Amino acid sequence: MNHFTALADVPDLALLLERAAECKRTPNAWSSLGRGRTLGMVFFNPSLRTRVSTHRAATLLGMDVVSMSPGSDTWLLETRDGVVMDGAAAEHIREAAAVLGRYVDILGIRSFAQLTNRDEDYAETILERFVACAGVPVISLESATRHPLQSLADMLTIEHFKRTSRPRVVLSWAPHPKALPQAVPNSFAEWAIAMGYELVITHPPGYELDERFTAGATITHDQDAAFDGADFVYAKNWSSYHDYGKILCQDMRWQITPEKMARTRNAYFMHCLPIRRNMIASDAVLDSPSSIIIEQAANRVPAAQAVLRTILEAQ
Ligand code: SN0
Repeated sequence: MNHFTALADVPDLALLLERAAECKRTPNAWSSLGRGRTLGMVFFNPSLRTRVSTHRAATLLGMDVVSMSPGSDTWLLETRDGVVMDGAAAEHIREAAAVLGRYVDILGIRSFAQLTNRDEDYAETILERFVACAGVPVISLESATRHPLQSLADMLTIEHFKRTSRPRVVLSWAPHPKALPQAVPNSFAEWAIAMGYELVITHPPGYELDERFTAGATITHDQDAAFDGADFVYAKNWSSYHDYGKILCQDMRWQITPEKMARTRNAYFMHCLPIRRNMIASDAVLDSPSSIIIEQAANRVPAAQAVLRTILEAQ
């Protein structure tokens, strides 16, 4: 494996999950693999779990880490080609990516969807520019359309907690005050389908995701029916893909409550975090024994470690 930006970059999903499970069991077993090598992380957007878990994963492998946030602790970057740079951006992404590629051995990039121009977001302009110009392996720390490190941790979590070989996994839209990207649900659907789970996606009308990610899932506007018999409930808000970036619904009846969880087969509750309490899910759900959100977040470390380990071993 060279880059890690999407499921398509993973040659063997079962092997990567096995490696993540190994990293969870014996995190110190590869402590010199990355000695003398550096991970660079560029955050165009805020981060708590991704920043700290990926940093931790790299240090477990003996790597050095350098993180930056363009516009606050490094220059604001211009991403458009052919423009007169007389505005706020002091440096073009072309130079920034090429220079960082000379300083680090693996480069992580976080660049969220802007939610204004769907074609631009779905072309992954910023991530692809780093892939093209950096000359080193690039890992996505959540791009415009995907969050593969999150999905790997999610699959590791489901594999650990599942009670049947093919669990019924429900991805439920839930209300939120802001327009959020489709990256997490896109990736979750892509990975859950590849794992062979029974994936049910439920959302209000107009929130259909890009079918390239959801082909193979059951899609319903009936949240109650979706929850019947669920083994896992994965809550997430996203903005509309078809009416791009718009909020079409803020109906609080879509919030995940104990009454809804009672329809399930004693399902575990999951969310990628950060979660807005009493918007996406009620306190009673988040604080119940069924909630595995902290375990899920903890699994970000072995997930990132497995990805970095696999890239380092291939270098
Ligand atoms: C991001 C998202 O893609 O939905 C990151 C999730 C890992 N979430 C947010 O931006 C939440 C922002 C907020 O104000 O709640």
